[in-house]
Amino acid sequence: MKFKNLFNILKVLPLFLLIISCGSEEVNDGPIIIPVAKVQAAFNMSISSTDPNVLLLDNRTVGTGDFTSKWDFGKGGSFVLDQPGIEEVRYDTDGTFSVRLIVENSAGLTVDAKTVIVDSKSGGICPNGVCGSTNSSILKDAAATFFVGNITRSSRVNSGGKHTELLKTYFSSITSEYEMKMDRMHPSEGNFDFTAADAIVNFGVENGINVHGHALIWHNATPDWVKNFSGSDAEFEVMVKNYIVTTVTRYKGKIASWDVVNEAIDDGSGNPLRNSIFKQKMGDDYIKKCYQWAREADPDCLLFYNDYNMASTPSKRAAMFKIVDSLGDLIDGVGAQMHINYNFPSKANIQAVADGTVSRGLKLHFAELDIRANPDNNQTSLTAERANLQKAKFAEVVKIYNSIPLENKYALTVWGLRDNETWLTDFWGHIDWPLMFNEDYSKKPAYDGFIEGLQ
Ligand code: 9MR
Repeated sequence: MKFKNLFNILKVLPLFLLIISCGSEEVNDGPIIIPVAKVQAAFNMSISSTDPNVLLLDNRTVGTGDFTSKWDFGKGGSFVLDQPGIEEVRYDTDGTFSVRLIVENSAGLTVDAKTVIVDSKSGGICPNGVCGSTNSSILKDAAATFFVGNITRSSRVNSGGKHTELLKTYFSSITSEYEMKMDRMHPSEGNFDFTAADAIVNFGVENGINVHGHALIWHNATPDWVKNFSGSDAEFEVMVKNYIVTTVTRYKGKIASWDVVNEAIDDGSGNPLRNSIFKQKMGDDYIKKCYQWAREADPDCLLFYNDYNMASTPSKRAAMFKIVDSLGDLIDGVGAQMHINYNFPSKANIQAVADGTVSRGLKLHFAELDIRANPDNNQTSLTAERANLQKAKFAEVVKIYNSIPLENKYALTVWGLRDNETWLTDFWGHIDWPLMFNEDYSKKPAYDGFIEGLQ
């Protein structure tokens, strides 16, 4: 039986070998044809930084070989052949336009299309189709019973320009973004540098804008020479007293309020005092001493304690109120930084900050307001949906603030003007749009939210 099988195999083997060898033989019967692939139409669009009614169109078609690209700007009329470089197109009338790039080669045609919304009340072309505020109310006028603040820099107030114009138009209070902190004002032992701080304070005074001082003592803006202080603890204390008294005295009558101590509470469990150099050298009492010196230097200045996560973390809020209570008459108000998200913290927790402050008869500063629209980093642009949720959170925060009694009101300060300037991009390492103005200075729905909260 076995023998017969072997015989059968040997019988078909030559045929099998013939098939194999034919299959591996090269067939060369003419030129090699490589089929032409379609190219994929693609373009980027942005709004001109000099003219909010001009769209910049950048052809980013993917593919190789010969192809032609034509634009349909969505305004009627014939197609326009794409030219090298960026295409600049003006949209003067309000409406919704479909911009298309049509790309064709011998293999066929592909199209990329994007929608453009133009709304003159929002200042021109609406970025990513999200139109801004249609409200003509001016923030500082609409918020008649408290200051509406924003941050600034000496370079900005010195050079004027659109940024500063906007600040003057919409805001009634300013805070220095970083130039009124110890590392800037007291950069080395025995030396003070008030050049930048003076420019900001004088700008406020000259323009009738309230100036909030921020921040005398902050672990994060402590110069190295202070962190590595070479003298005794007693000498350290004299140095801190001299710094506070010199600074507060300098701006007496010009600055309405100071954050004397900023972010003294640790985030660790139990929210103890942060182990800053001030605590190490002067003990837990350092806070009280700083307020005492500030009070003596300018008895008319409102003194605030400023910290973050006051709404989101009830235990930290409790720790903050404990500090505040221990200061008695040395403190006038609570600065609750409002670095929050479009969906967090809850309204009840924000309200709790207001209630705790009001029940103590203190002034409330909703400080450092920015509302992240992209906390989970899952958005590549600010969608209309997210912009509206952010708007609603702005309205919620403002409403809570506006509803406190008049005597507890002071200011609501927004931490930045335009989305592209926010500190949050560097801090979190991804894009967000947490403020009320777009890069082109147009107002976002968030602006409407602020106004809405006042009603
Ligand atoms: O936004 C501020 C940034 O531009 C500065 O470089 C930084 C250091 O001075 O301070 C940032 O502002 C902080 C504020 O003073 C206190 N709360 C946290 C803010 C963001 O870090």
